[in-house]
Amino acid sequence: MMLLCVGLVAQAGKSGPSDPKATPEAVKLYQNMMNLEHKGMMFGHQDALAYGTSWYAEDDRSDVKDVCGDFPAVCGWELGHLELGNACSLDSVFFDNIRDGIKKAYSRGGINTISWHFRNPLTGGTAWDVTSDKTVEAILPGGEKHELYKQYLDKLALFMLSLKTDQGTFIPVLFRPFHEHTGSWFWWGKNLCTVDQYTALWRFTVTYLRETKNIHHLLYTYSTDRFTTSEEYLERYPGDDLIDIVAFDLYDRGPEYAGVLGNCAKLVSKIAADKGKIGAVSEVGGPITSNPEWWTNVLLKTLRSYDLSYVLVWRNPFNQPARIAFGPYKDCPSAKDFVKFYKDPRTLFLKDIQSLK
Ligand code: BMA
Repeated sequence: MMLLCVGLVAQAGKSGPSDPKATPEAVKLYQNMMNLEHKGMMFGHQDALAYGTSWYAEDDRSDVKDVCGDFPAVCGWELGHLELGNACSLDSVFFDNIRDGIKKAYSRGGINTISWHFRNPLTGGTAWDVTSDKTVEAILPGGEKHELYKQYLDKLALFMLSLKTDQGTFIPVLFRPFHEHTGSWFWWGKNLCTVDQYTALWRFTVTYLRETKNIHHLLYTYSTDRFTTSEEYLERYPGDDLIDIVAFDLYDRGPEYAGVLGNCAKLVSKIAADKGKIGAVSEVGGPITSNPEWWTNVLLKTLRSYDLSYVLVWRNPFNQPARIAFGPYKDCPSAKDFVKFYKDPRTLFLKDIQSLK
């Protein structure tokens, strides 16, 4: 009997998002992601539809599509500078175009994930301004910048509430704030706030968006940088009632990469399964110009055996040399290998998820 109860509790956790008031579309997204996790790993690309190495804001274009003929299953978007009331993101994408892109990707059956490198509300510096270890404390309730933080969240909320289909239903999206917090390069990083402050920041933020702003079409992603144990991974985990996706970011910066990636993937897929959450690799990037088989030989080879929902590669800036792109692009040295990666039954792109759903 005891065993049966435990089983039922685990099942209940598995069936839906952490938000009890999640919209039907958010519930469906969660369930689709859960189901797809066992069929393969979706491929994602940051700013996939916004620009590529040699183009900016062209209709129906994507560097990934230029190489393999299909769109990524997951499109990443970035909202940094929305909090300032600007028209354009810190990566020079108009928020109106981001909204349109999200709508387009969703109408095609794709998934959207949103990151937010928002500015330091205490110092006025960038997300990378780590000159003060008082920022998180300052924006929590009672802190000197709490009202300013709420104004940032009000702008974020307006944007989230503007994500609607033509029929007027909210488009469900993944939201991944306060990422890479196991490192200390963002003002919300490990050495810049205590465990309690970090988890309180999550709790305040999600509760404000859900209860004050009545937003229920978001799935929340907790995403660390590299880690070595589950304890380390979960040290700043804010709670099962706030988080839907457990993920991590990891860039290839040397020969130890495959080993570290494999260990993180193994641990995260186990944590996800134990918790009844979705597991993912929320950011990667590798030497795709100097290692022409990076896609199959490093990335896929390492991740192949784990049940992970998606792996997303970071952006292909349009205003910088192509060699710093993390996604494939036409004629890049690893383009042929990317097509192999694309054709592998284990990877899922837009057409795959359209037909599997
Ligand atoms: C970083 C870099 C920056 C960018 C930021 C937010 O990793 O790509 O150029 O501004 O992400 O997208």
